[in-house]
Amino acid sequence: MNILETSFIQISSLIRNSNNLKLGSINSTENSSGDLVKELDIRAHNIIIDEIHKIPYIKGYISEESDDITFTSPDGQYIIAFDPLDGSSNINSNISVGSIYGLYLWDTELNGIGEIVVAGYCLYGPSTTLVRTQNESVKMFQLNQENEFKFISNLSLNGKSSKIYSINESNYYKYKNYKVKKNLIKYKMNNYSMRLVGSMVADCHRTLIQGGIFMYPATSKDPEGKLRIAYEVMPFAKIFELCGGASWDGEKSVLKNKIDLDNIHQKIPTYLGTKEEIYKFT
Ligand code: AHM
Ligand code: MG
Repeated sequence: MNILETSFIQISSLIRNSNNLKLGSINSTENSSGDLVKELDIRAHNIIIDEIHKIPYIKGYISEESDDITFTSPDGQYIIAFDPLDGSSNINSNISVGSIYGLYLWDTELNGIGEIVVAGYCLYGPSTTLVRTQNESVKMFQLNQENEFKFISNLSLNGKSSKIYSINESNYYKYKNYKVKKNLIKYKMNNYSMRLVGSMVADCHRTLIQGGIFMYPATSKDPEGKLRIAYEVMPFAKIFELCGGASWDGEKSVLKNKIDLDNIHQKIPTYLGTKEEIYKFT
């Protein structure tokens, strides 16, 4: 399913051809997660929902920028959850941002959200890169001068063992899981490098290409972490696991969770990486 590709091309063009300071300016007050909403968050959200309204198999959508689920096609079989613009705090500084989506089966018996079947993201970096699942594989495409996504490579984490960890370590004294603090010390003793863009899409993409681990654990300020399960963590968990890596929520694989219709902006502690790195937390 070449879903949302047209939207990603439009968002990429918007980012490249607009005043970054204006796109990164605050548009309104707060969204459901308590984040300050930027101009580009809203414009990317509107571009994506215009496309979704044209897709008959999508029953409804969940967006980081909408308070509730919105139903669009009564006969659709899927719910799409998306973060239109991930890494909002980086927009005005011309630092990589992205879009993330997950496509979930609609469970007609339970009248709720079933398992995730497709996941993808677009990274608006020095080049625009699209990564999405296709059956049991993960494929990477790059936007060319003709504005078409061209296939570059399959992605796999097998055999990648870079010593890189990615976390906002300024939260060190707020981490609730003692293994996080223990492993942060171990990384330093074992000559790991720390890398953090501050846009989940960019940090996870680097982890998928180079190996290592990306984390956003629970803190005393955010007891479930900061990242939202439906449109940030579950899609990446699907991608990491299909690449031969692993996902963890502090207790189990992220994929063992369900999306709760009554709590669509639910957050979850996040650990994504190679199996080797995730197993250090299990
Ligand atoms: P956003 O979707 O509003 O941009 O928020 C999610 C972002 C992630 O991209 C990133 O990993 C995280 O927030 C950074 O948060 P912090 O500044 O607390 O490290
Ligand atoms: Mg986000």
